[in-house]
Amino acid sequence: MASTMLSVASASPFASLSPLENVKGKLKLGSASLSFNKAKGNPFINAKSFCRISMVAAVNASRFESVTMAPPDPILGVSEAFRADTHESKLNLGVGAYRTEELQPYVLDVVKKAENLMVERGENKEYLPIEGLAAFNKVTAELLFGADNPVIKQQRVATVQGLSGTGSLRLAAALIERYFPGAKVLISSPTWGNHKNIFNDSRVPWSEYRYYDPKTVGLDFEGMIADIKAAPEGSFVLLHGCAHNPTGIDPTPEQWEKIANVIQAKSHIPFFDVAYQGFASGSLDTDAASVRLFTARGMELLVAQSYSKNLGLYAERIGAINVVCSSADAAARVKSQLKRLARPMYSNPPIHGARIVANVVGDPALFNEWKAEMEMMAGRIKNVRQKLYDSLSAKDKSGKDWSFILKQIGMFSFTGLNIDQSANMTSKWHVYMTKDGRISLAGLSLAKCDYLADAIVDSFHNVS
Ligand code: PLA
Repeated sequence: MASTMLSVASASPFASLSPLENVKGKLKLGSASLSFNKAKGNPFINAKSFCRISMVAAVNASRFESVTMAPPDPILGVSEAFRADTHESKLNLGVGAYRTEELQPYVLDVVKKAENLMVERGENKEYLPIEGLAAFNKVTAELLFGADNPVIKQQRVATVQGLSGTGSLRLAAALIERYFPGAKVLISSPTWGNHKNIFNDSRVPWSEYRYYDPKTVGLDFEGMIADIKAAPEGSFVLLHGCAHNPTGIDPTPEQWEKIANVIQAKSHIPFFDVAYQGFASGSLDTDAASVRLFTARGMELLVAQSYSKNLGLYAERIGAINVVCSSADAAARVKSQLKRLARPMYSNPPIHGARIVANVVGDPALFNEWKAEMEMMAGRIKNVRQKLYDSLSAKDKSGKDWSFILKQIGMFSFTGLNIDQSANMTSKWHVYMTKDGRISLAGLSLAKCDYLADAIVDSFHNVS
């Protein structure tokens, strides 16, 4: 028995013993089904290894004793806490997910139509190629850069379908880690919290550049430029293409030009995160202007895209990573390496969301309907933003100027509430939000603006 254990364990400590298989093995103890036992390829799943599992279970409480409890995610953990609250006035302004005026999730009409098309056509569920659905990759790059962009005509863009924005960023981070060892990624302070996780897990060093100025509740443009200038040449500069998360503050077109100047002068590589194209202004083209400006200068750059927000495809995990290269040849090589990185991570991406995007963008009628629905969603958020400002101005007698809320764009408002004030919003008012003072206006209705304003005024003035 002991010698069997040794030989199994020494063959490969991990290849044959993933945690999942271990759990499966335990679950099947005593009731091993035929198909389970038939799994010849796995040396661990046989009668002998069952003996081993039962011994381990008997001798040792858990092999995972040293695994500590991870903290809840700062954004997605807020939704978990919200679900556990039974108060009738509770409000989830944590995660950036669009809700109707009735605060219900919204599936776009164009998405339903695109799904019906898929059923009518009887499309299959075969594996996609590693790089994803060709029709999706084509339209996603065209949406981003514009179909007439020379980089597309010259085949200088390596586009690979990713697991939404997050998965696309992660793939790009893996590319950086492999081909630019030691290169640093500059990220804005503050930024979307998961950016740091992504680069940490990819073992890519990062540092922050100044972005938000609490005094002006605006962009610290001088600080941003100075920090990008001071970074080692050839760094990657992560930029939010539009609707900066969490601040809702974007550079002006003139400022984007100056940012491009510095990045070019320092031979840095721009790395755009575009998670809100069309959702910020209501126009796909306006929201892609920053990326197109850099591209028009002939720079090589990376862009991660997401369809979670603009098509409401949150759970479909559909997005892409685009790498603009200086030649078609370089793009082909980069694409081959992105595929090589993707294969052992998740093999190939899911098809459902890719088909939805391809169907919507590929059909002129559906495409126009999508633009109208996107304008409707962006418009509802703008209305709520205005109403919240009106409510705050009416209720706050201190003379505080809340007009900064109107200057922010996108689905969030960065309220300026500190961590204790934000905690009060939740504990006293059942308003769920992230600790950095960010609220998702996409989760707010006109009807709830007065209630929210009461909560904000109380938290701001009565909690220090
Ligand atoms: N990049 C930015 C700037 C984001 O805000 C988000 C989502 C993503 C990428 C990734 O989204 P995706 O993987 O679904 O495409 N940020 C959300 C959700 C909306 C989240 O944290 O996951 C947020 O509440 O900040």
